Amino acid sequence: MELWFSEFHSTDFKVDFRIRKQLFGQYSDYQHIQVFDTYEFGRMLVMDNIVMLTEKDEFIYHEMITHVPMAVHPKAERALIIGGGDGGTLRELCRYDDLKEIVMVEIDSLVVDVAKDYFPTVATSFGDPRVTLLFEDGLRYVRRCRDMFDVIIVDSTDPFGPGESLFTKEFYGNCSHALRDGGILVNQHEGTFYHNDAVEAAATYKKTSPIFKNTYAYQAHIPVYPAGHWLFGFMSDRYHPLDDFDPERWNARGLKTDYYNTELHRGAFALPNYVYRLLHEGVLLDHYFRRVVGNTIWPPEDDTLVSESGELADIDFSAIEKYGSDDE
Ligand code: AG3
Repeated sequence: MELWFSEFHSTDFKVDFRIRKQLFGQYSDYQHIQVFDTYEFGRMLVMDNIVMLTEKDEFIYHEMITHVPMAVHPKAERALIIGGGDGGTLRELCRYDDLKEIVMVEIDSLVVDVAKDYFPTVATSFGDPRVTLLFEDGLRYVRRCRDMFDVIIVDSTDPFGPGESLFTKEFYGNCSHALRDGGILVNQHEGTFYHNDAVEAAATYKKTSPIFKNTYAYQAHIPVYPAGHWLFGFMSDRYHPLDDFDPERWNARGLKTDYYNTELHRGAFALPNYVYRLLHEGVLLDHYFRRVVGNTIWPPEDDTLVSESGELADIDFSAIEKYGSDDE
């Protein structure tokens, strides 16, 4: 009998992974955690039916969420990871000798246990003497921090369940206080192609851009995430991700990577037009990609017709702002 795991990327589109066997499945206090042995991707971590990582492609996500801020900050000594219980972001951060302290705040201790038991190539660095691991809600933790970190990396789930509070304005505001002068915040910023992810990506940009002087999204190709394309957010009051980026300084470190390089660092900030429109104007691709409906093409090319009918209405940000509300 063939076993398959499906993830729905929208109500009408899913991907299927052929599974050799299920290795783990348990409800923690926060979420349903599963580990599968897949044919194509090696072991795969799934939380609440959403793929978090696979052994085959996790390097892309973890390198991009870590090396981009670390290559821009000229002298990061203290770093904070919010979430990231699988240890992949921690593994990449621990490669920087000049980091003196790394705090990781993960709400769910079972994620760390599962990573240690099933993902030995990802959970490599929990024993590093610079690491302090706290099992606590990330929002509560950053509320107490002032001027503490040079780099904060928010390696969260999607904005549902335990990750929801990590997508609120209150959380980002607290992160900005938790950063030292010249600090950089990077978060996982959702996808832009399917409707629900795109709404979240636009809402995240809308919430973070008023808080930081520099707010930029950058992209990576991540095969198992929806549309194989994912965004990260770069935020800093001082540093610009390209103008303050010194490729020679990073290359001199001699870190071996499989995805990130200094050319790609530059390229990652060049966004497709539809992504730019989504983030800056709040317009969803779903609202304007032209398709045949019955025997006409919709939406009509005539913009005025569309705006009069209101059918091309932009995202209703008032609704989005309520979503993932800032009160606990
Ligand atoms: N963090 C989750 C990214 C979101 C994936 N979303 C999806 N597949 N719909 C990944 C954690 C890796 N450390």
